[in-house]
Amino acid sequence: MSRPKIAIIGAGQVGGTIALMAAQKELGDIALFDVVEGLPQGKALDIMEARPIMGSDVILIGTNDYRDLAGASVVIVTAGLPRRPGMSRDDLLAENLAIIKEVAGNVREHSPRSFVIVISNPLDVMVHAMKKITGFPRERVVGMAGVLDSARFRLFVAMELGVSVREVSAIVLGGHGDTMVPLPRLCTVGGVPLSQLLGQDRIEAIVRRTRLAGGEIVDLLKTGSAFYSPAAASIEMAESYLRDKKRILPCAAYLEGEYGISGYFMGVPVVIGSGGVEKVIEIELTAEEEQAFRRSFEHVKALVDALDI
Ligand code: TXD
Repeated sequence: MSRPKIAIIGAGQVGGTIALMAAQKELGDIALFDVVEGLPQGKALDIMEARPIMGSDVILIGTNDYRDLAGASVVIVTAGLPRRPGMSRDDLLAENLAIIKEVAGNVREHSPRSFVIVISNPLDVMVHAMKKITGFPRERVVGMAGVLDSARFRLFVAMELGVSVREVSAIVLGGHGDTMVPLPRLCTVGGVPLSQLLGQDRIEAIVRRTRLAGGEIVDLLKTGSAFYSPAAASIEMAESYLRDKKRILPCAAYLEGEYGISGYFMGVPVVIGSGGVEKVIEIELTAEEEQAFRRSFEHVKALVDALDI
């Protein structure tokens, strides 16, 4: 039986880690693309040489040729500059937009049937540009942010309570920036609402840390942004698609009337299966949550409306 093919655009910190994790899980054969010569080839060969130890039989190639995207079921886009200390995700807009335009044109040409997961920042704008340029239906273009932001929230709750991360279920909505909307009201720990386990002040501190979690890592690393957890988050999305798991995952999805929004991407829970984004799940929000969600949307909308594509 032939294996599905996964194309990863950008063989930097996030892209290289995705390749490793996908190989460990044997999700499919992998084509790792970058504009830098030798970088994707070196990382692909390095992971190939780890295969006998990992017991993984998937094939990895590194390439600088977009034609190697042909036949990819999933394309994961990590091309673009990361943040450095003092920068917001929005500061990356001009440089990364030029990159995403080039990448999107090649995805349209070389893997027109693929399911595309965009990771590059500023995420909500980059995923919008990807959809617009490829012309793909909304089922096949999605942005990775919510899975990561929710994972951060879940980790902080698990650490605070001293319980397994598996017990903590949580969701973060909205744009992938400091305006993101964690929903502690819907967080449960082993089925118990978080509000019954933690005081309001502790919950607020966790919400605050979640919002700023990306920057906390940038300040520590100094030369770039997080990559292990973003890679793990995108693998969860790709796996749900490739194995038709129909996981409910918070992702940047193109809304067509849901949440009162049309024609923009926003972070909302979606079902991901072999049909791609199979369903957008609408949550009833409180007035306060609704207000935070709208504020986050206005931020995304202003950036997208100013786009020249
Ligand atoms: O939650 C999220 N969505 C994110 C987003 C979490 C973490 C990182 N996030 C963003 O992903 C980050 O702000 C960046 O915009 C991307 C990639 O982050 P990474 O840390 O992997 O950056 P690197 O290590 O600099 O790698 C980027 C690679 C690098 O090898 C470049 O040579 C390559 O992108 N690059 C290109 N590849 C293909 N095509 C073009 N045009 C291109 N230009 C640069």
